[in-house]
Amino acid sequence: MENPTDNEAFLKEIREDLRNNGAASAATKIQEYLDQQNNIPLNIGITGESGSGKSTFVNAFRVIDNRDERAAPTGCVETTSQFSPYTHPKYPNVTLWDLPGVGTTKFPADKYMKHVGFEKFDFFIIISETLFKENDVKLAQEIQRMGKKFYFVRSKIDQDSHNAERSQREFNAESTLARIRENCIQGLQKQGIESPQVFLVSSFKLHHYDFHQLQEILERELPAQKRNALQPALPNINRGIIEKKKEVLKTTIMCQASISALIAAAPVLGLSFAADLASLVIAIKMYQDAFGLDSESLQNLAKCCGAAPASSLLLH
Ligand SMILES: Nc1nc2c(ncn2[C@@H]2O[C@H](COP(=O)(O)OP(=O)(O)O)[C@@H](O)[C@H]2O)c(=O)[nH]1
Ligand SMILES: [Mg+2]
Repeated sequence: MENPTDNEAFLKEIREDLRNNGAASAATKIQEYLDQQNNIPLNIGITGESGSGKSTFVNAFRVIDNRDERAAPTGCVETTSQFSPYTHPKYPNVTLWDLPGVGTTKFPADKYMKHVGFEKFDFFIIISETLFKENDVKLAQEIQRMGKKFYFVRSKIDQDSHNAERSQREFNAESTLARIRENCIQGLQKQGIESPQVFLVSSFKLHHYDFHQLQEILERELPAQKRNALQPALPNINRGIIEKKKEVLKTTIMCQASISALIAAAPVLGLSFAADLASLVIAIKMYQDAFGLDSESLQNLAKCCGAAPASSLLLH
């Protein structure tokens, strides 16, 4: 249910079902819609040279600390051409793939794409801790040729910011970041990428720098169903994301309420109460997951961001 037209079409379908087949059938249809929404696969390919920060990014995106047992191993040199899927701890339909760099596999970019099975990926993130190199560019061009999207992430930006602050007499954070961004963009343009999108990210401080802009672009450029899959899984790093999640959940609440009303209309004693109780439990778990309100998620967010923005936002 993406735009008013989708919404209207869905409501029309439910109304017809209600008229022709009764309340129980309409309730089943709405439940099927909700289940389907929760099962749309989203596969994100994270690639870049060894040591660029891929595994740390995979962990940060899932709000999992590098020391967590579910974390992708970090800080070790890649010696194999293995690529590993890491599912989101709360949304198993969302998978981040920690891919080896093109240079590590020794495959040319086109063979590399076949090797990783590019068809399954919804988009790629190409990470570099310095300027983007020839391999990054060749891969981006190949991704484009295959009709897929890619985004450049310039990683470890907290280090650059910290170093600049210590070495520049008149340090200005904004202009330092703008200069790094511009250097990356110009470097990519010189190598033949027309309008590169470069985001400065620190996986240790996702709530700073450009991660939020990256999220916004992804939401804008993904097809509707894939956006629905990504949205709840986004880390709760600022008020904007939390507000958007709230909007999406409103639709779900409407669906759940309709199911409840339709079941109440079915003439089975006690069914309505039991169904309401079950859906209430499921709904509360869903809100906890989406807003990261269970204590483990809050702790992880605090570790990953060095603070607890979600809980502090909720207190205001
Ligand atoms: N300061 C800082 N260090 C990072 C960041 N991302 C990764 N690192 C460090 O860079 C090293 C390599 O990271 P890793 O994720 O293993 O890179 P990979 O080989 O591309 O998977 C590790 O020691 C990480 O702790 C970041 O955003 N900021
Ligand atoms: Mg790694």
